[in-house]
Amino acid sequence: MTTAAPTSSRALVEDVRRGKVSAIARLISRTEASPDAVGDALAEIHRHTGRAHIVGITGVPGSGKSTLIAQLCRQVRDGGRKVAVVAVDPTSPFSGGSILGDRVRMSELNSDPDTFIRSMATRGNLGGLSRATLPAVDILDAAGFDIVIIETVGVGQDEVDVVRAAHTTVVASAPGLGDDIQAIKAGVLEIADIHVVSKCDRPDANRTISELKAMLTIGMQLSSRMDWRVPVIGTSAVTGEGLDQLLTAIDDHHAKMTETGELDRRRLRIAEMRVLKFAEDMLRDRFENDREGRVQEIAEQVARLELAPEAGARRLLGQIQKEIAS
Ligand SMILES: Nc1nc2c(ncn2[C@@H]2O[C@H](COP(=O)(O)OP(=O)(O)O)[C@@H](O)[C@H]2O)c(=O)[nH]1
Ligand SMILES: [Mg+2]
Repeated sequence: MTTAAPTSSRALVEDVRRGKVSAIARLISRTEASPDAVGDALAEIHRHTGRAHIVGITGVPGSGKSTLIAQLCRQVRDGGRKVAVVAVDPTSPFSGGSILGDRVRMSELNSDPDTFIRSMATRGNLGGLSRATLPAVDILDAAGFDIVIIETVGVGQDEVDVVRAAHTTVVASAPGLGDDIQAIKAGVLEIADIHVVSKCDRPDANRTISELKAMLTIGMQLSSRMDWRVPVIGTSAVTGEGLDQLLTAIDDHHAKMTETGELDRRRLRIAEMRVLKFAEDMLRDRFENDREGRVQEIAEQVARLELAPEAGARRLLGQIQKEIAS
């Protein structure tokens, strides 16, 4: 009887690994509701990750990310690979919003078991990445999706977070958003492995492309440690221009990273970031749920000048160390 929960969680993990869509959706929902409650399942899932190519696509709202991703999904599927999307973008969710009046074909994607698209709330930390985002990416990786795309809105810290969580980062810009090159403003030029200028069916797109290229030749064109020229690819969801090129660039970048050992370095960096984030979250949770009032008690001693703040912190950490380690 007491084994009911672990068994069902194990069964769920097995179904996820078989690529069963309902199981994937359920485990992601449970993770969103409470990551702690599915900790064992997520740990098991994590052991089975490492195959997928994780691609982050970031850019300001309206830069055409969701539209581009929908088309990229079709492109990947046409090549026979499985693709999943985790969209952390409250401004233009995949479900509900019309993407270029393209809802019929969008629902075609939604009914394909080898395409999985999920919008997530931005609550939680990790910048704009919710606490459930990376576990969701793990789930999709373990489920056998070849490419897992993370869409994030490019404002502030988000770009940095997405680049830290993805193997390959695509930065999307678009003409006519009021700023010639939004990427500069958002400070994302440096983090792009691939630049996309969407809406190339518009006459003003050429200017955006050439300005972006000019910026890149000033010295940001080579990513560190490997010989990779950051391409600037014009795409159009209207004409389909550039999509082939984009998928080729994504695949080439993956091949180059594999060849040079950069993929392993990035994996290590992602692991490091995730461990640190977890540690921070755990500590923050402890402090916020400080039922025994330890923080309060120590703070009072510090306020009475009996204890220095640093010594107070040490005492607090010492007290909770044992509980957390268990
Ligand atoms: N003309 C044109 N419009 C596009 C293109 N791609 C996206 N759009 C439009 O740009 C707007 C923002 O697109 P969306 O994909 O939601 O951008 P996101 O906020 O970056 O995800 C929508 O109204 C799209 O219909 C394109 O290639 N050409
Ligand atoms: Mg979007």
